[in-house]
Amino acid sequence: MTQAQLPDPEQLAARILRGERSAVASGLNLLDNKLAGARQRSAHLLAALAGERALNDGHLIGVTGPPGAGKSSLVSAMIRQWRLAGRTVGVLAVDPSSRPELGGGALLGDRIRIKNAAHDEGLFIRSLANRNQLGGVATEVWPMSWLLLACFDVVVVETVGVGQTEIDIAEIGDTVLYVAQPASGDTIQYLKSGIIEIPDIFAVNKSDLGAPAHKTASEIGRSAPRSDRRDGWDYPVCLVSATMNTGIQQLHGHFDRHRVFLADARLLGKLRTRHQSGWVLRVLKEEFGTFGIELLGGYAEIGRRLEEANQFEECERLRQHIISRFKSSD
Ligand SMILES: Nc1nc2c(ncn2[C@@H]2O[C@H](COP(=O)(O)OP(=O)(O)OP(=O)(O)O)[C@@H](O)[C@H]2O)c(=O)[nH]1
Ligand SMILES: [Mg+2]
Repeated sequence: MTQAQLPDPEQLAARILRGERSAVASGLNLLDNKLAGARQRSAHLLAALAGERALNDGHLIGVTGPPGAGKSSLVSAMIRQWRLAGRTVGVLAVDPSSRPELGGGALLGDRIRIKNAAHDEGLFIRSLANRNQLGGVATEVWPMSWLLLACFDVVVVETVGVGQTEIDIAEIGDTVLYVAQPASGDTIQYLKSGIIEIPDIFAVNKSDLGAPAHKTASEIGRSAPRSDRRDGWDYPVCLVSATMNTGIQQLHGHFDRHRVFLADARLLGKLRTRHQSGWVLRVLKEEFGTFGIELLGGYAEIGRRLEEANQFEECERLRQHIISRFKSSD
């Protein structure tokens, strides 16, 4: 795509805010475009979308868990329930780069798109293959989820839990759901290894399997943080079956409760601001390394500048600043 063909960010933002799906699709393509001209426009687009709503509205939910736990099936069931309740939903399915046992590629998106998305204006699904970088979630997934947040009531980002991905997803979502597999020793090991601090809600899927699911739920319940340990949230563990469509309403109850909890504790805006600054630092570090960060006066100085300006535009200014310094020292 040449510079002239890139969409005008102001116009695109207005259309996205009206919920036009074709605009959402071109917005995501723009954010995915690494050419210099596109990056500038992406920054403008994000800035134009980042009103009050970006900090206070909607619900951004990260879904993670081991391969095959049924995350995609569960997301499908969650979507059905939300749509029945009249809530609009945007989904980013971040599929792992190589899953030879499954033929790789964009599984979830295809599966639910076929069933639901084609004729539903209130549902948007984008599958992102190969976006788990070095075990973490690729940087472009962050702004993509913020774009969706500008026009959908609920935004879900699904990632397969493989170490760093859980940490990354916790830096994207307002609420993190961990989907566990019944009778999976991995999950308990994982929980005991300290990453337990990350999910806000646990769902043991495949409850239709009976006893193993119940056993796993009580084991997780025993390992989950106690509400008196952290900020008054109770870390619920629920039993669900994506295929039998049971437990979904309770799960949604927990999502809503967590959303209210964040708002009441005045944590939501703070969380999102922190996630955005974290993203800016990550973008700069990835592109220019620690040298670039130092060139800008270090993390603390960048953090200070981000507090005072629109983060997306400031990010682009900081990038340009580093690039010009590199050029002038050639
Ligand atoms: N019995 C039972 N099987 C389920 C349930 N939910 C999902 N499955 C099955 O579990 C398998 C994996 O489901 P997916 O939804 O693809 O799981 P996933 O966690 O998204 O998998 P990856 O994205 O590949 O990590 C499929 O064969 C599903 O049919 C459930 O509630 N009960
Ligand atoms: Mg999946």
